[in-house]
Amino acid sequence: MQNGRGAGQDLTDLERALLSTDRVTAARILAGPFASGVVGVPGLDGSRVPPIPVSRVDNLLVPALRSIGNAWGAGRVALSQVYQAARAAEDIVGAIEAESQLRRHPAPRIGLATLEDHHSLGKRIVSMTLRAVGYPIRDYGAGVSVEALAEHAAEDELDVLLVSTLMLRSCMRVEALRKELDAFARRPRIVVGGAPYLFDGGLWREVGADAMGRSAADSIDLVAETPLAGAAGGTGDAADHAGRDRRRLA
Ligand code: B12
Repeated sequence: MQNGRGAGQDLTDLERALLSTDRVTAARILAGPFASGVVGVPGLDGSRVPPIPVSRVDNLLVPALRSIGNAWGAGRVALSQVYQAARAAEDIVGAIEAESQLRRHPAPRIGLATLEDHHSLGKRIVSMTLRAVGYPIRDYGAGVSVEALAEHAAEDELDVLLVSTLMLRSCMRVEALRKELDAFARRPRIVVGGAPYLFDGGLWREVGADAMGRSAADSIDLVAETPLAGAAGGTGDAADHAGRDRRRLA
């Protein structure tokens, strides 16, 4: 229970606020018990966004968008409404994307992209979550081709490449990405996430990924497990921190 309201009620209210593109109400619901005073979303009414715990983004905003997607699948809402709701969600995520003051040393070299797909929200939430716990991220954007992503990975000598895909066709492109990366002397670890992998639990292995994350919070542990090139004790330390990081985000 939050503020005497059930989580189910929060979810229903959030869906309603997103569908009516009421960003202020949506931000207030997401802020939950931490909301105080006048709540606004910067860039829309000049006021500040309430402090929204990153865990509420994973646990409330993501299910709300999925539920809106199901309503679309069932013909209860139009694609234009899904689009408007996603735009509202993006504005809120953009407003809370502030850089953390934490800096991790040593940290793996982390790259992130949405592969041949323009469903960019999941990537932004993963990026926001990792930045919030002090990991620097190279974000290559959305709709990135296999070839471009492989080039970035080579240039930046990545330790881990986080790949988000929401469409089945895009998620199958990870196979081609893996082939490109296999040509490297030392390829980055490939960690995937997004809706298709949630529907089919074995798909990440089939496409040649090294690991799969079910949520943005999972990315913390997955990054922490990544061996660092030449950094003594890096993974052990990082893994020890992962549990503390999850608590910090709660
Ligand atoms: C919002 C949405 C849109 C928005 C996207 C806005 C945006 N900027 O992202 C709009 C309206 C533009 C859109 C368009 C389309 N969409 Co759409 N969309 C959705 C919807 C409803 C929600 C997706 C979403 O944003 N979820 C919220 C995010 C935050 O969740 P998430 O991405 O899953 O991310 C979380 C986890 O998965 C994880 N995660 C994600 N990535 C990664 C990566 C790593 C490394 C890790 C560790 C974790 C991780 O962490 C995140 C946070 O917890 C889904 C339905 C669904 N069930 O997913 C359909 C869906 C993805 N869309 C679909 C389709 C078909 C389309 C269109 C082709 C529709 C059309 N006819 O035009 C277009 C194509 C766009 C394109 N070219 O890419 C289908 C895909 C079907 C398929 N099998 O391929 C879906 C599944 C709907 C459906 N049931 O049919 N869409």
